[in-house]
Amino acid sequence: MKIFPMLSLALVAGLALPGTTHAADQTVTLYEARADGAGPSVGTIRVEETAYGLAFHPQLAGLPPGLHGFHFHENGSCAPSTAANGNVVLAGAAGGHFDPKAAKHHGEPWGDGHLGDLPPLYVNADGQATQPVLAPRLMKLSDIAGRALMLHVGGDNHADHPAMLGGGGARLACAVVGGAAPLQPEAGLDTLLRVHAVGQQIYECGKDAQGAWAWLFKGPQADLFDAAGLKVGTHGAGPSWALNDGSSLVGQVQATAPAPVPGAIPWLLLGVKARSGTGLLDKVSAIQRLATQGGVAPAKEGCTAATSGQAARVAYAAEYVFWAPGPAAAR
Ligand SMILES: [Cu+2]
Repeated sequence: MKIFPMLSLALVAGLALPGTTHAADQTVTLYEARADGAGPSVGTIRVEETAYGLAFHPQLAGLPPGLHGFHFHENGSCAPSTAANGNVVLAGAAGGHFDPKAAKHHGEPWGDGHLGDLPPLYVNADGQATQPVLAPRLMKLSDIAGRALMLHVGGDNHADHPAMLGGGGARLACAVVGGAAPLQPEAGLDTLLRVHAVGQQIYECGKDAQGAWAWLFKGPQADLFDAAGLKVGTHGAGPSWALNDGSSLVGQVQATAPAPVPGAIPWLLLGVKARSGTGLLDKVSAIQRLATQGGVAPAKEGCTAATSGQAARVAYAAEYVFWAPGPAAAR
């Protein structure tokens, strides 16, 4: 499908910077989906927590007029992918519709289909979208952290008939929620595994490089759980990840971005420094730490000569996403 030609020409001046304000809302930037990656920005959408669900306030321009399918897709990447038949899928690395409850069908935003199914976005005759929509089943920004927000070329009838996924067809524009550009893995990688981590970040009171008392980071200690809540492995110092299948990795931080919620350790993109064993982690070449909660070092006043050598274990949770080369599911 062809992208509407106006799209590449129009930019919304002053709206292209991603930003976060307080905990109750977050602004994401949408970029045109192109075969060679993200194109120009088409504007921003402010996502606000309300008592009735997440509200989406678009400020978009340069789009084809009419209704456009609007969904969360499962992976936090807007990169293109290559389908099994060799065709490039625009924003294909975002994967299929966000479906954490395994509904396995497309439905109404208030219904029992994919949790990522949103009301369509309305674009006026001038190519602008400013009319808000509400997602009554998504309550918290943390529900969507690290996912991709997708606008499709066509509309959405909120059913899999007569066409799959509401009939919106190709992907027109895409944003990663809370994802800063530096945290995007390189093109050609696809999500292999996403696990939820619950544990502690461990600090020890000591002297920093400048000789001042400080809580020095020692390492994490966490258990890793799959989508069904089953423990699939552990996370430890290094940082390292070990799965029950015998495969393990040691990572190296490549980029960091502040968490979009207060009091949470930063989001990370990591490369792989070392690997061992045989299993699912064999081909992993990038890891993201996303959707962090807690884990920040205690106040520095608590570390003095009197507490030297004491450990502080601070509870945290995060999602780790493991990326490996391979074609994305072209859903
Ligand atoms: Cu979609």
